[in-house]
Amino acid sequence: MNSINHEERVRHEGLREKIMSAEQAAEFIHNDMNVGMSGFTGAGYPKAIPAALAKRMEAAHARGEAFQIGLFTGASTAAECDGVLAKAKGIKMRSPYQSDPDFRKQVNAGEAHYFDMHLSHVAQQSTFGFYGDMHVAVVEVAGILPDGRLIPSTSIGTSNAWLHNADKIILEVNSRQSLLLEGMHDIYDDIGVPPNRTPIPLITPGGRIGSPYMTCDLSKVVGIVLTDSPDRNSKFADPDEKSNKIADLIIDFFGHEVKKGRMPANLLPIQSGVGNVANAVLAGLQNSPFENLTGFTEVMQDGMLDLIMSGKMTMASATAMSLSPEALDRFNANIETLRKRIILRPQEISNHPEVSRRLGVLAINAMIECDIYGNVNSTHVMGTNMMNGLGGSGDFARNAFTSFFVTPSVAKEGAISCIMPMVSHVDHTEHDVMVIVSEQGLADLRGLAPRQRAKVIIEKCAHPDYRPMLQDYYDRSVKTAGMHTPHMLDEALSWHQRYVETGDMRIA
Ligand code: 0RQ
Repeated sequence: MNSINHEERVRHEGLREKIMSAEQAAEFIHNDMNVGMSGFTGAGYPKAIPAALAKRMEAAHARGEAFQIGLFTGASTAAECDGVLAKAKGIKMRSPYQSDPDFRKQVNAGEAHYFDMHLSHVAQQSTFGFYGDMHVAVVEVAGILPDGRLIPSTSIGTSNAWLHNADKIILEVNSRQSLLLEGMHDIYDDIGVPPNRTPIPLITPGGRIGSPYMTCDLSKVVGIVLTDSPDRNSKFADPDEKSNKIADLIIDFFGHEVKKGRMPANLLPIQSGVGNVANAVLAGLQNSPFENLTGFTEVMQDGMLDLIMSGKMTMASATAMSLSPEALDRFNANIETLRKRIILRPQEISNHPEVSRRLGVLAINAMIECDIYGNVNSTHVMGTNMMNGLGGSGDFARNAFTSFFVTPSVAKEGAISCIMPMVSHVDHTEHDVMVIVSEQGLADLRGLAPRQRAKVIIEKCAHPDYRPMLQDYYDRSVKTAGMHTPHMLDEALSWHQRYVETGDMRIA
């Protein structure tokens, strides 16, 4: 047991008796178990138990014994969680979104299984029993109240579901997380199971429908581990020229929609995916004419925090904070005020189709490639190599007021066109994709038939180096095959073959 002041953090006397080392806690986890860990985009994941577990796994492997787990989280975690377990070759099956380089290699080498799914589905499908038993939950919290209610940390993700569904619970109480987070969360656990579901009573991004605390059956808590470690807090690159161009195009489009009377002057709640383009759009809104914005998203990045702090955005709802170290300092210094303007919810609510559809979110997500008809690949390089996963992009895109997919027009310094004749893998079909934006331009696909879409996507979004080739492909497809969605399948697929031959393809 370490010397962290546990009186302040673990205020429940009975639970204080369960304080133990990470090594002792890791003893509760055995080969072939399903383990539900907290964590969403590098925030609120367990910091100590995964390393202790990885050591046990390595020792077992050295003895020739099997020791692997099925690992479920909210979304990606960090080197201290996914990273150490992947390095120990301890993950047999993983779901959902992940971004760990070692695990990605194992998945693409066929050494580990990865089951990618919409983030809004994770908790409910576990509750329905689709993945078998959840044996152990390992959840980071900021503190424990005298009555055993839990103060969540910087993400909720699926933590509340693991606490309810797991047979045994281990809590990591992290003193590095501010205790002033208390009150920022809104845990709604009453979603129920069909056929006994009722509407989710959330009608504004800032609405509160649950409790600030997570709860669990305290008799299931087998261990408490005290930690004092920061979240991943990765730095963002400054927006580059292409990201700024994409951001400008989207912001102009917003202005056009307001002028047309299709959106109110303060827009509709903004959802933005992870990454630099998303951050650039939010940074662009800082200097835009729009006021009193709201956010209904899954990850609160630096750009959205800045909008809140400047007063441009009045309220934002998410499931995780994913900030750079500098933004985290600003967050912690202003947490008393921010607590009234940021709400962290379970991902089952932040990403829920019913709520997105009701609020009418403006969903902006990055992609790997799209095709000339508007089908989008967010996950697979060359149709075979998993990058990260689809995360919440599908939850929001299908249920958005307007769905945007953004990408630079080319990848790998121009060696690859991100606009293709046919995508090599489909995550979002043409039916869920309303607007495509590259630094070349914006293609508004609403109400367009496939042949009309091809014209606008090639003209507006493709890089000039690839435009003639795409146009040629389309023209010959119309002539040769015709039909509603003209394609020459052999040629469409051979576009991908070209890049394999260049040897320039990252198989990450
Ligand atoms: O490779 O790192 O080797 O340079 O893919 O691409 O352009 O840096 O963009 O970091 O925003 O990631 C779609 C992967 C984009 C991400 C994706 C290569 C490119 C680079 C990264 P390098 P960029 P980003 C919110 C919602 C899916 C889930 C989602 C993602 C690397 O946004 O995972 O949206 N999204 N969830 O060179 C080959 C192409 C390529 C390509 C890009 N056409 N072919 N390589 N790259 N296009 C998150 C959650 O829900 C949690």
